[in-house]
Amino acid sequence: IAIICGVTAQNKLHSFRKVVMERCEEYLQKNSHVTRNNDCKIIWAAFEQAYIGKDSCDVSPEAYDPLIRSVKQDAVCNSMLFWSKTKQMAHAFTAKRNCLATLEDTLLGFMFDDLTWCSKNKSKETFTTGCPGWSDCQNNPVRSFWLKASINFAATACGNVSVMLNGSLETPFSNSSIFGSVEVKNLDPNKVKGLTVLLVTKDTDVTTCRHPSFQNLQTSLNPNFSYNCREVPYSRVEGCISDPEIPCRSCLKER
Ligand code: DVN
Repeated sequence: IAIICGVTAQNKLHSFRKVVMERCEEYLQKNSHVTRNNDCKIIWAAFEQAYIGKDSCDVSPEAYDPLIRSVKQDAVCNSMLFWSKTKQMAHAFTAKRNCLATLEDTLLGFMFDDLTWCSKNKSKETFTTGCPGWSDCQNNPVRSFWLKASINFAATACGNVSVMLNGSLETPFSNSSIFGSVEVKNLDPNKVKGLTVLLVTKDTDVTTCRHPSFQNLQTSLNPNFSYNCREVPYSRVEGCISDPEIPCRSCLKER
C-alpha cells in the first residue's frame, strides 16, 4: 500500500508540475515579447522552494520573493485592470480585448490561476488536495502567493489604472478585499497617474458611483492620483465580450 500511495503522490506531483509547466510554455508561445529572459524550469524551481517542506500554514508571502524575481515581464502602462467580485467578467473581457489586462493575464498569474497546492513539514512533495482553504489559516501557500503576486502587480503598475467593480453588490468597494487592502496601497505615486473605477451595473441595480464606500476608496488613494468613477452597463460589457469588433473605448464608456 505504501508503494501504491507513493506512486499516486508522485503522479499527482507530476500532473501538477505538468499543468504549471504547460501553462508557462503556452503563455511564452503566445506572447513572444515575454519569451526572452523567461525559463519555465527556473520559474518552477523558484516557485517550489517557497512552500516545499513547510507546514501548509507556515508559508509567508515573502517566501515567494525569489519566484517574483524569476519572472521577467514589464508592466504595460495604462492597461492594468484590477478587479474585486468581478473575476469572471473581468477575465472574459480581457480575454477578448488587449486594451486591459489583469494579473491573471500576466505570466505569473496565468500559471497559477485557479490552482491549489501545498506541502508538509519535512516533505518533498506537492499536494493538490487536503490543503488549507483560503481563510483556514493566514499563511497558507495559495493565499500567500496571491498576496505577493497582487503586491507585485500593483507595485509595478504605471499610468492610469482601472478597477472593475460589481454594481450589483450593496457595497461595491471593500477595504478588506485584496484590491482594497493590498493593491490600492501598493500603487507607486511615482508611476501611477490615476485610478478609474468601472462600476458594472445592471438596469435594476441601485448602487452608483455616489456610494459611500467610494469615499473610503478615495481616502485610501494617494492624494496625487486622479480619481474617476464610471457606471458601465453590464449589457454593454456582455455585448463587448461576445463581439470583439466593438472598440474598447465604447465598451467602457459611461452609461
Ligand atoms: O485585482 C484583483 C487581482 O489582481 C487579485 O490578485 O486580487 C484582486 C482581487 O481580489 P479581491 O479584491 O479580494 O476580490 P474578490 O473577488 O473578493 O476575491 C478574489 C479571489 O480571491 C476569489 O475569487 C478567491 O479566489 P478563488 O477561490 O476564486 O481562486 C480569492 N479569495 C479572496 N478572499 C477569499 C477568497 N477565497 C476564499 N475565501 C475568501 N475569503
